[in-house]
Order: sequence, then structure tokens, then C-alpha cells
Amino acid sequence: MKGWFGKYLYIDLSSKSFKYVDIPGDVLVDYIGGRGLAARLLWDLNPVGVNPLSPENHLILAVGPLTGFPLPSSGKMVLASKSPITGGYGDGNIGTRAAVELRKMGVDAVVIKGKATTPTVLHLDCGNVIFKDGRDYWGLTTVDTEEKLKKELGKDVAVLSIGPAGEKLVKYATVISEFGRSAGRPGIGAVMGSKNLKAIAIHGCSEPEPADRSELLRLGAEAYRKVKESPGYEFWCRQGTMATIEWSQKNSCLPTYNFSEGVFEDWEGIDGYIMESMKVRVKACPNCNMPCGNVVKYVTSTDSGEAELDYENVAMLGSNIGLAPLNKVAHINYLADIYGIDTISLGNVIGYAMELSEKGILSEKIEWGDYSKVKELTRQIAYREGIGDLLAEGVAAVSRKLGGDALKYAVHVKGLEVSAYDCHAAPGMALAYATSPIGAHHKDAWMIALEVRVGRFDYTKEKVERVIWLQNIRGGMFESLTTCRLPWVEVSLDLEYYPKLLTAATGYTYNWDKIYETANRIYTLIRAFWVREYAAAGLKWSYQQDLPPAKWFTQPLSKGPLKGSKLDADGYMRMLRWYYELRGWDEDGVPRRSTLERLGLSYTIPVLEKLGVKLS
Ligand code: PTT
Ligand code: SF4
Repeated sequence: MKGWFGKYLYIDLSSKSFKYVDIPGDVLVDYIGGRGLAARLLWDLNPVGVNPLSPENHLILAVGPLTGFPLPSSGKMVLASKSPITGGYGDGNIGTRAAVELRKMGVDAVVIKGKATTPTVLHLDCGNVIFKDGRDYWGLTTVDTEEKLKKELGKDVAVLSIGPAGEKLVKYATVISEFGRSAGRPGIGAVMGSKNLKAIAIHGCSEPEPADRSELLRLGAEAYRKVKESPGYEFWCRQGTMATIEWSQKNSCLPTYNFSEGVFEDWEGIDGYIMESMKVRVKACPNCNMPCGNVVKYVTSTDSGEAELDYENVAMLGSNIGLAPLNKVAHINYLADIYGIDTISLGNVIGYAMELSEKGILSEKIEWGDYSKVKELTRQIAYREGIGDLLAEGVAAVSRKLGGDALKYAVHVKGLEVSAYDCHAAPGMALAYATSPIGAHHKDAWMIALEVRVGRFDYTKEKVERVIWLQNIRGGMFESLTTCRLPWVEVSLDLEYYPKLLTAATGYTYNWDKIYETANRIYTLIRAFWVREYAAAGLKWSYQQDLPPAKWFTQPLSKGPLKGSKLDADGYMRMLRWYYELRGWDEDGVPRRSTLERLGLSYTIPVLEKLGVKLS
């Protein structure tokens, strides 16, 4: 089999054993890799209803048939597991040399189960697995862990590690690599922590073999050239995702004061131009020729250092908590990276605590933009000290615990905090958040960009079709290839390259029909996984799980050009029903039997039925 290796590495931390397992060819063709393969492996291997923080939950590291090949931005990988913050499917995508090294281990995925008796570092070395004593590493930050491991194992190893937050099972702890790349918003870092797994150090030596090397190289070289020739290339390399601060402010969707507003009075203090004035260097993921990892040097009256900034980090730790200017935001970003906490959820949780404090629901005084308090809270969350222990559970859990009015201000979907686009005037983006397969995240469908062009207040079927198309391309295709989607999104690299590259890599003909069908399969399988896990927990799946936060329906924007805007509940429900119809799911969002059969997911039917799920 070309393009893929056709096997995964299965590691059991409890018994300190490992084996290689073949993956049937049709599974690879039908799920491609990355997210698709991870979703299939989780369905097959995870015991139904497993506690996400128990040894029986599986952690999956998956690459795809394009990972590591010389083509634009191919140094990405997916980390997936049953999520401790949502109880459903969770994953994240990370750009790091670990992706390339993992592929060179001669596998398409690594699957980890069990729990080590003492803190452990997994050293994956050219096909061999070494269970290294990790006690000297436990308690270290992600930066110190990576530095120490490279000193010990050599700089050829690529490292994925957790910080104190993962060790303390903070529900939105992530996995960090290369001092500022992060993945696994739905608590994948906590899953590692629950397994006593501090880090994974990888060095591989097998080279993947494409089916048609010369065609792959030709297409890759041409695509690299097109990226560089793009009119947007130079500005992208200057600001990267940070240009979005100005764009969001101008379009009134910059999350501000816990998603109460779409504009922030101090936005110029945190925008891409300020970032440029602080920039000291730029980092890139492997095989990328449009680097966007903007590293800045910051100095405040109490702190100084370097941090890698992205739009999401700055919006959530800036405007959403009323914090400016950028040097302060950069330091909080740095703390999140070294502790291994997701910046998006952190900005939500702190913003939520600030709003609850303002409304008198929390007795603790936590004021908007209070830099020292934000630093203290970030540390308390990472180490679960004081109020940090409650906040470490995430917005949904805090709102359930406090009850009453606290529920009105909680901004999340399915338990995952919302990323950085306010949706008071963006029903399509609200639908994208509400139907994202991991809980609220923008990675699957960045609908707001289209809504800004076609109209913010329409609840149309065209928007629903576009949400599904974007989900299938971004969350289905790119997450499974696995390559960065930004060459397409940001510098308009022609999408047509991807089916051609996939065909050249695998020798299997991937046309658009095949890619859409595969993406539909992946989305429906992930939905079946959620329904299965809810049923196993005694909960009935309903359309209520696909609703955006109540706040956007009930509390209109009070300022900015879209003052007075809020979502319309009837319009939203119309869109949700169209969404279900187009996906072939019933009125509660459960896949129909005929849809499961058509997509080759019949194997899910007896499992769901045994749990009492009624399939229409
Ligand atoms: C992603 C989410 C994002 S999305 C950002 S910034 W973004 C935040 N980054 C964090 C960080 O940094 N530190 C931290 N402690 N927490 C963080 N949480 C947030 O995590 C990222 C880039 C970006 S920057 C984006 S949009 C694109 N995302 C891609 C994707 O999802 N898939 C894909 N095929 N290509 C992508 N390309 C872009 O990659 P999660 P990265 Mg990240 C400091 O992981 O869990 O998916 O959440 O991967 O290597 O950092 O690259 O404005
Ligand atoms: Fe990484 Fe940015 Fe390049 Fe994508 S565009 S591969 S996120 S450096």
C-alpha cells in the first residue's frame, strides 16, 4: 500500500507493552487518516461509555497520507480522544516536527491506552518504544520538559508534552510542542495526565513512499510557487492570523467582555500592527513556506519574555477579558503555553468569572482587565488552587455548579468554550459552532467570513449548505490529509491541488465526490459516537445539544455598528432543521438508519440500538 503504512502502533502504559496492528486497506481509503482514522479507531477501540480520564480511554495520535511530504504545510497531526470536558469526541490539530517524525515511525497512528504506575515519558525511536522514567519531569513546565528531553535524548527528537495543567487534570489542558504550538482544546492534555504520561519524544527513520513520486513532487513544487505568488502572501507573512483582530473589530465580531459585545475600545492596543512592532522572529510548522508563528518580545512593569501570538489567543485573552495592551496579553499567552492550558477556554473561563463577579453571582472580586488578577487566576487554574479548582472544570461545569442566573452568561456548546467570533449577528457562524464535531470551535466552518460578505441577518438554506461544505472541506478533508488548511484559506491556493495530491500519494483516485462522501462519513461517525456516549451515560441526545449559547439570543449588543443585534430563535431553528435534513440526520440530530447504511457505517447500528437509541 502506497502513501499509507497500513498499521498503527498500540501502546499499553499499564503493562508497558506495545504491538503493531494492521489497518485494513478499505478503512484507510474510506477514512483517509488524521481525524477520520482517529474517529474510526476510537469507535472501534474505546469501551462504550468509558470515563475519559480512566486508563481504558484511548489517546490517538494520527497523521495522514500527505503528512511530511514536500508539499505546502504538510507538518500537521491530529490528537484525539474521548474528551473529559464534553464527554464526546474531542481532537486538536498541531503543527510540529512530531507529525513528521511520527510518520517516520512507519505508522499511520499511535494509539495509547492504560495508565503508567509512575510518571512516564514515551520515547518512540525508529520503531522501538522505550518507557522512560518520567519522575524527574513531572511538575515541569512544557518549555522545561521539552528542553530537558532534547538535552537527554538529542535534538533530533520531536516532543509533545503536558504542563502542570495536564498533570492536574484541568479539563481544558492541551498538549504543547516547540514552545508555543498547542493542540487538543477538549482536554487532550488532561487525558495524557490521567495516564501519568508526561511527554512523548519521537524520532523516526522510515520514509513513506508515495504511489507516484514524480507527480507528487511536481504538484508540491507548483503549489509552493503559487503560495508565494499570491497577492496576499507578503501581508500574511507580516501579520499571520493577527490581522484578524482589526477585521473582527471592524465587523463587530471581536469577542469582548465574555461575548457580550463585538467591539473593544482598546483594540488598537492588541492588533496586528502592534504585534509587528514587537515581533522578533517568525516560526513555521514543517514544510511550510508561509510562516505565521509570530514570536514577540514583551515587557510589562513586572514581566518580560517571548510568546508566539495568534488571533484566537489575543482575542480571548485580550478583548474577551478586557485586557490590553498586547504586552500583557502576550505574558498570559506565555503562561498558558508553559502550563499547557488552552488559551481559548482560559479566556472564556476568566471572562465568565469576571462577568459573574460584576453581577454579584461570584463573591470573589475579579475585575475586567485586571492584569495581576488574571495572572493569579491562570496559575490557580493550572495548579487547581483556591477558586482555580472550580474554574479548571470549565464554563459549563461552573455554570451547573452555581446554577440560577449563572447559566445565562455561560458561553459554550456541548461543554466546550466558544472560540473567538462573537455571533450576535452571525447565525451561520453560530450554526457552525453549534454543530462542530468537538463542541464550539471555528476550525470546521469559518462561516463568519462569508456572512460578512453576503449578509449578517439572513437565516437562509444557502448558509446552511455553506456550513456543511466548509465542514466537509476543512473538518473532513484537511483534518484527515493531514495538512494545514491556511494555504487555501489565507493565500487562496487552489483547492484542486488536494484531490490530486491525495491521488498521487496513495494511488487511489480521490475525486470530489469521493472526498465529500468521506467527509460525510466522518461527520456522521463522530455524531454517532456522541450519541453512543450520551446513551451510555443515560442521556438522550436531542437538538438542544446543537444550540449556540443562550446569551446571543437574549442579550443584544449594546454598542458598535451592529448595536441592538441578537440572534433570532425561530430563524436559527429553521437553519438547524435544514442542517439535519442535508446531513441525513433526524429532527434531534441523530443519524438516520439509511444514512448510516449509505455511508458504510452499518457497524454502528447494533451498538446504538443496544443502548436504546431509536434510529428512524
Ligand atoms: C486550535 C486553537 C487555536 S486555532 C489557537 S490560535 W488559531 C489557539 N492556540 C493556542 C496556543 O498557541 N497556546 C495555547 N496554550 N492554547 C492555544 N489554544 C488555541 O488552539 C495553529 C494554526 C492556527 S492558529 C490555526 S487557526 C489553524 N488551525 C488549523 C487546524 O485546526 N487544522 C488544520 N488542518 N490546519 C490548521 N492550521 C492553522 O494552525 P486545536 P498549531 Mg492548534 C500558542 O490545536 O486544539 O485544534 O485548537 O495547532 O500548531 O498551534 O497551529 O488563530
Ligand atoms: Fe503552520 Fe502557519 Fe504554516 Fe499553517 S501557515 S503550516 S499554521 S506556519
